[in-house]
Amino acid sequence: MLEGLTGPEDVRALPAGDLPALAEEIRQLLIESVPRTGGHFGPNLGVVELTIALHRVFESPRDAIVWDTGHQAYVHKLLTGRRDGFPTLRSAGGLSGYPSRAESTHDLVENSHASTALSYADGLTRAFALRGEPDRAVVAVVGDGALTGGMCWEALNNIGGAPQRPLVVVLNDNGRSYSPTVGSLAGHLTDLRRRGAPESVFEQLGLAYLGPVDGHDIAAVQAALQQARSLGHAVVVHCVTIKGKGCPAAENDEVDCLHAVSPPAPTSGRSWTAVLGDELAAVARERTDVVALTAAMLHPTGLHRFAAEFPDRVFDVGIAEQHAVTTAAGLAMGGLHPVVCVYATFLNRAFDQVLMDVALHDLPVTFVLDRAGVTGSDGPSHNGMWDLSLLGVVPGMRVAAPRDAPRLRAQLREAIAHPGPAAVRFPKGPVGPDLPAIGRIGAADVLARNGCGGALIVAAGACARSAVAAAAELALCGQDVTVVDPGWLLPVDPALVRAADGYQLVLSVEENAGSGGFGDAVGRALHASGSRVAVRSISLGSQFLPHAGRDDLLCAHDLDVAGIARAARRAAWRGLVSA
Ligand SMILES: Cc1ncc(C[n+]2csc(CCOP(=O)(O)OP(=O)(O)O)c2C)c(N)n1
Repeated sequence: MLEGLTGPEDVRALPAGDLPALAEEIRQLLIESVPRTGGHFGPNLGVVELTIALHRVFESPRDAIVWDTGHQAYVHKLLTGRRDGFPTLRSAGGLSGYPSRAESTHDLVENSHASTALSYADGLTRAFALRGEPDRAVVAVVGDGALTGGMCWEALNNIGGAPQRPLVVVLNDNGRSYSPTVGSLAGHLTDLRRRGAPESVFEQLGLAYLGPVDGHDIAAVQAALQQARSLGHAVVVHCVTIKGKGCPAAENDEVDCLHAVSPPAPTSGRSWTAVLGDELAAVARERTDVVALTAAMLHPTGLHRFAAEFPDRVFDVGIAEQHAVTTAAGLAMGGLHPVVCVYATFLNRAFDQVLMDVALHDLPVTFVLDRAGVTGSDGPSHNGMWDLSLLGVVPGMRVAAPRDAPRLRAQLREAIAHPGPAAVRFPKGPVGPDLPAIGRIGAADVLARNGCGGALIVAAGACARSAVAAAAELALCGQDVTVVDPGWLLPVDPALVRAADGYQLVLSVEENAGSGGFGDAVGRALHASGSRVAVRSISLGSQFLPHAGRDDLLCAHDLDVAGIARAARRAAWRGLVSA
């Protein structure tokens, strides 16, 4: 049946009696296809019926549908003419794993950072009214997890303050973020589900409330949405769903209902995350003042190891990075040493809190930035490529990047021992074998040396591995090249700057945007010292990266062995460094 659907108008034309079979077909397709391509599994299985009902009641794209976070939009893709591309999901040139404006006029928001849909919807309804199209409905589909984010409540405050407009919030309540959703909001939603609350918080804020509705009953959801649309008033439709619905392995998965699955891959060893998680638990055993925070990502950040031993010392604050950072500031003021564990991309959210609430007070807070650098298949918004640029402007902030597991363990301990703010950033994936030092320059480890005074490759964190391999290639052609790993990237070590002045070329290598990254910091430090050494940097540049495999993106930005060797050779051709 799906094959014959070219768009939502075909979904609307189907007889109601065909819809359960359509739902079944979509669910089977998800179960067969997503484990192969990798992607968000549990969340999409949970919204099959809800998405069918949405496209029956609302006329996308005239009515605007905004998916909060966007990880649950696969069914929407299938119903808006993209079934044929589905096997290419998340691969280079294939379908994006999130809504994508380039893919379809039915996709509006592609940012993947949670809790924004209600604000987009607030803006869209105001725009439609001012442009003389007040009957265009706007639907924001938001999970109970995303609803724990502060932006949702800023939006509800505004929506409830001006509720006479066709704005429909579809609350997809499955009781889960990755883990069960936390806090008093989760408690309130449970009360509403059991019909145990006299009034919903949404009504108290000025919106209408419909539900709870069984989110797997297409007719019931459709009826509720129809009613919501006809109100012409801001309304929350509370749909109760089961994350992973229809796949017992997902429904029963305690960790996260198979939130995301990866395609089968050759076993590649321990991840950076696992090394971090074990070491942090070890530190916690030694220091009772160490506590940890996660923004709804206990397992993905490896914190479950710490939490299993010391449940009172790990705080899941919901999808609330800003709150997490300022809570950490409070914990530090209260005499503890908090460790904030987030994916690097989500630290963007909390820049002001890092700057003003932590750094201005010079508080001892450690930031652990997982997935720093290219993440790849999750697309532009998931790459951790801005943290060095953001943290580089924060006075007093120190940032480390480990090249291997021993360095990660050591830097975590150094960060926690530091009396002010510090961050440790590391990429996605396996940590790889240890990479020993053969010498020192200042605080930096020398990892390879062929000659002296030619090219100095300063490799940040995990880039060191490719830099060492590139140096081996260059050495074969007789090029004078030294590779160092500074360990702590920011502030730039003055001893490294002095030593760098003795080379003909400094080539920095980092997985961060070019602007304001490590290379910029090295260049500025050299310039300030009066050095005239030539400086080049290899980075991720300053554009948003398309979704693709991590290795392919690294290669495209010269961050692989061949790319680093090429950059050094190019410098030699240009006479910057003697060959
Ligand atoms: C700002 C931000 N922090 C963290 C995440 C990581 N994240 C992706 S999905 C998710 C859970 C979402 O839960 P919910 O909104 O209830 O949707 P569900 O997957 O349960 O359908 C989290 C924490 C994110 N996308 N954005």
